[in-house]
Formats: sequence, C-alpha cells, structure tokens
Amino acid sequence: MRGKDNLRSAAEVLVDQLSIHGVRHVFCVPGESYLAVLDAFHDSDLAVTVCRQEGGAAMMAEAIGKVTGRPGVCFVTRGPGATNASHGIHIAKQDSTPLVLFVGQVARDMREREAFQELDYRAVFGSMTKWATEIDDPARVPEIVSRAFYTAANGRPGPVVVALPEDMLTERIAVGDAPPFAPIETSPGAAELEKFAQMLAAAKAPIILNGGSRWSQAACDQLARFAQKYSLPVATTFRRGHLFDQTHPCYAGDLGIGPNPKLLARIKTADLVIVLGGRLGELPSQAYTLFDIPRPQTTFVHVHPGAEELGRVYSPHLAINATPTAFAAALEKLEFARAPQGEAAAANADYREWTEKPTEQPGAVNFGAVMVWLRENLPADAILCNGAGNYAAWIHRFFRFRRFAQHIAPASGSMGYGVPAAVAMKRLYPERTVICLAGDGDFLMNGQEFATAVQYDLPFTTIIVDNGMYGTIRMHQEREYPGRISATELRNPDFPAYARAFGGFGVSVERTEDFPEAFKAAQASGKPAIVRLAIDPEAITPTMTIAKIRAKSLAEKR
Ligand SMILES: Cc1ncc(C[n+]2csc(CCOP(=O)(O)OP(=O)(O)O)c2C)c(N)n1
Ligand SMILES: [Mg+2]
Repeated sequence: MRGKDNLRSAAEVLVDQLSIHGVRHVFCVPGESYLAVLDAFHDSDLAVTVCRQEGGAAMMAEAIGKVTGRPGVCFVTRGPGATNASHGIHIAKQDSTPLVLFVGQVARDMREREAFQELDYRAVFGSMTKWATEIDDPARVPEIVSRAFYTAANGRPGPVVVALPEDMLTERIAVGDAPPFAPIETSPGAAELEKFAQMLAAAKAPIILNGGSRWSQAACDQLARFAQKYSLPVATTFRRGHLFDQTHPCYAGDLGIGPNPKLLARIKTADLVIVLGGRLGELPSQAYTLFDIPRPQTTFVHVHPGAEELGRVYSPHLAINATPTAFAAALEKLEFARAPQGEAAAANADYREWTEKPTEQPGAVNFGAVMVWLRENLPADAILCNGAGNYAAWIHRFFRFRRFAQHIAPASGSMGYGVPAAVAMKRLYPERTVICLAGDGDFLMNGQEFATAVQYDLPFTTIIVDNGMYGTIRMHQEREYPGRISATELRNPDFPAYARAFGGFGVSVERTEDFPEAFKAAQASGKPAIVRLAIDPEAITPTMTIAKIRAKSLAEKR
C-alpha cells in the first residue's frame, strides 16, 4: 500500500517506471524475494499474468517484445526462478528480441554467503544477455530501469536481467521518475544509400533476404511497394516469414530448414544479395555453406541495426548500420538513373509451385492439407505461434503469412514456445484469432501454461501434431544411425482429455477430412482448446518418410 509520507518504496518506484516506459503487460511467477513488487502491482494499471513456470513466463514476455518492438517484461524469483527463465532469455538473445527480466535477490547484507537461492546474476547471465545488473541503491531505480529499456531495445535488441535485492525493494525514498524511453532509429546515410542504389541498378539478378527484428507493418509495406516497383524477389529467413506478404507477387520463399532447392539455386546465382535486418546465421546460411567466409563470392549488402553484427562473419561489400524500419522508409525515396530490374515473377512462380498443394503423405491425417485448409480459412490477421519440431516444416511451407508479427515462433529453434506465445498474443489481442501449433514433444515442454490460458479465459486453439515421438531427433537418428532408435519414442497422454481436465475443450482428429469440423468445434467452444492430430510417424517431412531415410542411409553406409 502507498504510504502517506510522500515517499515511495523502491518497488513502487520500479513499478511506476514500467508504466512510464509504456509497459502494459507483465508476466511472472511469484516469489517471496520480490513481495514488495507484487504489492506494488496491486495498485498499478499493469495487466499481470501469473504463470505456472518461469520458462513460460519469460517466453510470454519475449513474444510481447517480438510483436511490439518494445521490451517484454517478466518477473521471477531468485535461483530456480531465474534459471527456469533462462529458456526465454536465450530465445530473446538469439532472436534479437527486447526483453527485461527482473529477478528477486537475497538481501544486500547476506550477499556472497550463498544465502538461500542466491545466484550471481551478472556471472550466470553475463554471456546470455546484453546487460546483467543488480540495483543496490533504491535511488538509482529510475536510472537503471531506464537504461535496461534502452539497452534491450536499441541496436540489435536482446535481453537484460536486473536483480532486485529484497531489502532494497522495501526502502522508502524520495526520487524523481525517469522520462519515458524511446527506441532509437538508426538511419542509413546519404552516401550509403547512393552506393546502394548504384549496386542495385547494376545488378541483373538481385535478391533481398528479410530477417531479424526492428521491423513494423509500415516497413513491410514500404519494402513490398519498392520490390513491386522494380520486380525484386524477396525471400524471408528462418521463422521470419511474416516480414513479407507471402501472397505478394515478389515473394520468393522461405530460406529456412529444407528450403525450396530452386530458391537456393536462385540465391547461389544471384549477383547481388541484400540481407535486410537479419544476421545470416547458421540456418539461413545453410550451415554457413551459401556464401564464402569472410568474403562472399556474390556482391553482398548487409543492413543491420547493430553495428557489431556488420562484418562479424561475412565481410560485406556494403555495410549499412540501420534499422529495417528506417531503411525501408529510405528505400521509397531512392532515385535511379536507370531503374533496377529483378526476376520476381520467376522467383514467385518457383515459390508457388513449391507450396501450392500439400504433398502426398502416409497416414490418414495429412498435416500439409490441414495447413492449406488453415491458410484458406483463417482470418487474414490470425496469429500463429509455434515452438520447434519437424511439424513446423509444414507451417513454413504451406501457410502464407500476410502481416507483420503474424507468426510468433523462435528463430532459436526452442521447443515449448507455442503455448506461452499464444497466451501472450491472446492477452495482447483478445479480438484476434490465435492458433498455437505444437509437436507432441514440444507441447508438453510448457503445456502447463494451458492452465494460464484457462485462468485468464483466453480462447485460442492449440493443434498438436502427435506422431508419438521426438520426430526431428528420430529423423537425424535414422540418418546417422539407421534403425537404432534411442530415446526418441514418446508415450503420450490423451491430449483432448488433458484439455478438458484443465477446463478447456479437446478433440482428436483421425482423418484429414474431419479436421474442419473439429477445428470449428474448438473455435465455437469459446474455451482454450486442443485439437490433436493423429499423425503417422512415417510422415517425417513433407517429402520424406522414416523408411526412406533409413534405406538411403543404410545404402550409403554399405
Ligand atoms: C528446449 C529444446 N530441447 C530440445 C531440443 C532438440 N529438439 C529439436 S526438435 C525436437 C523434437 C521435437 O519433437 P516434437 O515436438 O514431437 O515434434 P516432431 O519433430 O515430432 O514433429 C527436439 C528434442 C530443442 N530444439 N529445444
Ligand atoms: Mg512429435
């Protein structure tokens, strides 16, 4: 409760700073280490979501960071709370997402005795965050929280961890608030833009690869108009399919896991490759095989908001330190002596041919056909969330994202992300359709957050692609050690009954043709729902079966 002494507790100051910085949602698992903050929530306008495990809470906050470009905020307790949350911190790091994680800490006079659940957060999270710190002096709460927000959101965004000693939080102080933080735009310079325009005009086969963070709907629209004007093909990198309207005539496809061979060929023969916003990490670079290191064989332009990322692996012919938002805005103003001309129509034809129809699959439920049904029947602004597993290959291949932040999934390939992300999206956008797609392994990594969905009355539908195994690893196993199944089989619970036990709706689908009815029933239930798909374990990718992979591997080893 706020005192009558005109002073505020450090916890109250902290919560006031969050509101000043524009935070609406916080996600947490409570702990006795930060009771004073929980109490300050009581009087605040923040929407607090109490979760079942800190990994889920941190992922929810990370998902908010992905969509809004402003730091998602999560509170956890010391020791085990913080280490549980590390799952979300790692995603924020690899996905370049702004996240501020506050951690309760032991009282200042107990530090370094290894007091109950004590951790040295600077040491533990030092290499996983952009900044890990601890607030000793309550008078510095406004300063440090402000810096945490600037640090998380600017340049290449990422996670910040702020530890809060318990006794510091209850001290009463007179201190002024910080002004609201604002993400800083980094704009391309005139000379760089001129050089870029020359390179683009001279190219015969340019291609743009969208990735990273610091995008917006406006930036996606600006780039789409620019691409259309000059017939430039635009591909998206792993899990960033929402950065270009996939129904646009310039869309060239998804450069992720198992990409269209024609897209790969196009990139290999391009004479100008423009990486816009992303890092060209292991997945989009096809395990660092697409381009020579350090100097790509193809003329290479890299646009990235973090100066430290430019020249990190690939030495670009032109490096532009700019946010995608500022760069896309600048593109519209570019003038050319000779207009550039790309091969967008051919690239788009390759994409359409690769994704138009679901492939033939063993088993009675064809997940490709389900994805095509969803692509044709979901509202254009539906949000899809998922974690990691082979099932995601069908999402990337057959769905068509149309809007920025319509796909919320970890580029870091982290399992367990879909349910928490869907909870966060439904909290943020109660009016929008939210779908979670999960593997059977994937789902149970954070399936407990289904309880959070029920608690907050968040009617989103989770589609569980149930093949009774950690399919991805089984696939790799069959490639490397054919026929020697080890630790990849799963005996699953009755997923629809799981949903009902939590207070949700559940249904199982055994045949492709039954999916639409089941999905509609799930949506009509008005509850968090699970639609479980019975998938034949042989259907391991859209084009390969386990039997084929095994036979191929055995033949090669003979
Ligand atoms: C947190 C985490 N743990 C382990 C892995 C390694 N891994 C990647 S995919 C996968 C199996 C996914 O299984 P499932 O969700 O059932 O999807 P499937 O591949 O069967 O479609 C595993 C264990 C990971 N990516 N993330
Ligand atoms: Mg599976």
